Amino acid sequence: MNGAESLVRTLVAGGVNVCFTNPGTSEMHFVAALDRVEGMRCVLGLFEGVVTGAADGYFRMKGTPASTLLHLGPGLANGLANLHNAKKAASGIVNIVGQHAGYHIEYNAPLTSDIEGLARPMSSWVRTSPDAKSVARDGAAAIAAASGAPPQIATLILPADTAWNEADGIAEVPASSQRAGYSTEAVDAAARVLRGGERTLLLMTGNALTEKGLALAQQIAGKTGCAVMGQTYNSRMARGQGRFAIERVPYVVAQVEANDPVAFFAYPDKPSLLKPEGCEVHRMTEGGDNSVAALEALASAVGAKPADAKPQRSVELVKPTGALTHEAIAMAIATAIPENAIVVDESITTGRGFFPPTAAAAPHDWLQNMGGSIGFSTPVATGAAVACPDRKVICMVGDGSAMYTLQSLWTQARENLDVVTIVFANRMYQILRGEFDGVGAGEPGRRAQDMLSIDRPTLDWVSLAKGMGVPGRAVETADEFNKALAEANAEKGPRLIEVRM
Ligand SMILES: Cc1ncc(C[n+]2csc(CCOP(=O)(O)OP(=O)(O)O)c2C)c(N)n1
Repeated sequence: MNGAESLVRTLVAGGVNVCFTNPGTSEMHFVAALDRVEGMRCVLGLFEGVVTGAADGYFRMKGTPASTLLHLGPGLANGLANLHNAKKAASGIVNIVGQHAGYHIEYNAPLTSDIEGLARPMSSWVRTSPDAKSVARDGAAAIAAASGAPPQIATLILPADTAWNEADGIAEVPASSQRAGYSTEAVDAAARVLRGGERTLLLMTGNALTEKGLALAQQIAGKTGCAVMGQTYNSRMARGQGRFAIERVPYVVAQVEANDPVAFFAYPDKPSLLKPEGCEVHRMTEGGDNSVAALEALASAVGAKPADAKPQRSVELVKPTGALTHEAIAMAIATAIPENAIVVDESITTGRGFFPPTAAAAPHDWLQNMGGSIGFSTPVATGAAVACPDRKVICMVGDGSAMYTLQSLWTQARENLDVVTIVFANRMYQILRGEFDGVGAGEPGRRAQDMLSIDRPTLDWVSLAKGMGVPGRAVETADEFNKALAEANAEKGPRLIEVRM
């Protein structure tokens, strides 16, 4: 058994059985090993941003890491933006990055680069395997790092000779270094704050936003009168009928995993922190803690019971007709989300009002971009669909964002993934129009406007999708949109809907 095969076998034995790949020469022995080893689903992405984003989406839905296979420094670099988003979302990923054979590096061949240097900012664990006999052990350590609490992005660099030389066999994954728990003192402190009667907001993110965490928060709110909100962006949130519907942000006191609310950007003369002066912040749990268990302890400390949960008001859902306004789009989507769907949200300006109506939609999970690097949604939707083949994935994306990682559609077609991509074709970087004002840059002139619009030439989304094997359809009215959504829901497999605005 060579080093590459020892690694693939170690990954499979360690529960990593999906590999999102885009290989090159230095990874050929790993690719050959994939042929010999049963139990690894290999999914090709035609750009590394698709590969790394898919691994992020997979982890968010599965809770266990997938692996990626990337080609030396440039392949990794192409995937870094979505590794950044994955890191902010606390997703665990095992990256395998090829490297030249050790003795070849001194010749400075074209693809030679500082791979560890490229990997470090977006990975929490980086190692270059020194020889074939170490590869399995290093792979097992990477799995442990990626699966720990909190999960991490682990990048294992595999020089070509460590892949082709003789190895010893597979390695067992060591126990993950940390077990998810919580601080009882922090829970007691939060209970004291809640009992103290001051105006309090329970701010939540991470695993607190599971159905169970939300239900506990609803009971605590019913018992103590505190408000409950989610962080502005969350990696995954249980939403829809029967779930506690929470809005997102401004002032803070007790916190579950969440950070102080911070403005996305700095603007001249505006604050960076969104909490008001005099607002005290108490952190109850950190990323990697078991927030649901902490909320259970908090509920018990304040005496909150299921009967304390107050019934909530929700928006009445009616299929929209007429023009495709933002409200009509929101309502059409809310009425069309099928039960147990996974919604990936990169709708940018079009989706600003999506939250209230979709709270009344069928139960679903809602995934957001926590790293702010656009081009996140189509890969994440791809990985989520690989993780959950029995669930419909709805990917909502602005046309500007969709152009970054469009190749996801090809992977969705090849793997016949059940993803409906809804592209909001406003032919602009609409959000940046607002930002231009926001930073006080004045009125955009013609050249500036050209940097904020994507209308010349017009992107033809139906043709782009067709070219990658995904059937598409453009809609211009609410009725057409309702119909296209119903069609997409009626069948499995990838679809694209271009919403012309
Ligand atoms: C990697 C990266 N490059 C550039 C940006 C800056 N940026 C933020 S939003 C945006 C445009 C989004 O356009 P679109 O998806 O069409 O949504 P809209 O604003 O029109 O609603 C850009 C370029 C970014 N966030 N990330």
